Amino acid sequence: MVREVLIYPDRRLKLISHDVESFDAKLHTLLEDMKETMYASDGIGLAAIQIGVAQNVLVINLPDEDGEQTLESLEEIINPVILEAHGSVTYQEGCLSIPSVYEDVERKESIRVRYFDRDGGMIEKELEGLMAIAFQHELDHLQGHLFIEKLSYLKRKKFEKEWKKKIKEGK
Ligand code: Y12
Ligand code: CO
Repeated sequence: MVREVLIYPDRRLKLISHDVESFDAKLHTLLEDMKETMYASDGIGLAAIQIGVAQNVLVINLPDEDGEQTLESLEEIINPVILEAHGSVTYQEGCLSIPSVYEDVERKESIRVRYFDRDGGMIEKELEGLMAIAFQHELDHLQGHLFIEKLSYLKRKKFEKEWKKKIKEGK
């Protein structure tokens, strides 16, 4: 089922998410809903809190070189943690909870991560490139953080002014 994506400044986006304890049918339904919602919104990543569920669950599906989001590159990520991080990289990020806004954000260039799959199997891997960026963006959501919090003071002020105007005009 496609669920409603929470839009900034919805206060639920500030909630801290909690670890999944049961890798059961309820979790599988949540993952299916998250994937449907992400595809319906033309997204490449979504955290559960973006549909109002404060659990440490992410889905990421980066497009391949033909721009297709295939099943092979779909990642279901439960209870993620970053074990190590190296380097830095800047990328223009966007977020389904702040549509039409794209800003440069600095992230770690490569990360070693641990998470669980839908059946509770533990996965450890090294990520780099766009996957490392998407993972860090989504992990921030689980701590109640959005990429706009990483902007400079002046850029954030400009964003807030434009966003308020956009909401007022009902866009
Ligand atoms: C690199 C940086 C950030 C991420 C996080 C995942 N971000 C997204 O999936 C953003 C998708 C997005 C899609 C939009 O399109 C629609 O809503 C139809 C959008 O809105 C507009 O452009 C109007 C904004 C963001 C992953 C990798
Ligand atoms: Co986001």
